[in-house]
Amino acid sequence: MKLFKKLIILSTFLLVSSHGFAADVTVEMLNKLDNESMVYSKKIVKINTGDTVFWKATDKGHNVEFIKNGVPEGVDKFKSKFNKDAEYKFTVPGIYAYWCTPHKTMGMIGFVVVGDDKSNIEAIKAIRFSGKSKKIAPDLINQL
Ligand SMILES: [Cu+2]
Repeated sequence: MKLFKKLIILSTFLLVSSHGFAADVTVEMLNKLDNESMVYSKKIVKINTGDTVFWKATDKGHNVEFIKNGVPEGVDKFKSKFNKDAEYKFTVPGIYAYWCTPHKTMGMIGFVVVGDDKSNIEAIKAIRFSGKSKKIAPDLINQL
């Protein structure tokens, strides 16, 4: 019985402590998904403040770059390296818009809504997307 109690305490501790390091959501960076090419596996992610998103470099040649004026005020710019997994902990609530630097006109864009805060939606709507991204952005923004 004593051992059982210890195990319970130990496993609870492991669950709690591992949470801080694990990604809460994983998004894959892909060359192809169904009939789309150059795409994030999830275009919209909704998370709690303090959660972490992990972008997996499943296919090569992609990255994650926060779009200028497409993040809440006070958030530093973020641009991950090509071909590498990326990770970001979202500590400031609001909407974050990002794209893949080489494929930003090919529809490789994504959004993260943190803490259900959409107070910067007008700034998000004002982002100038081009090419295929311009076509798909309004529908995605409507779903935020
Ligand atoms: Cu890309």
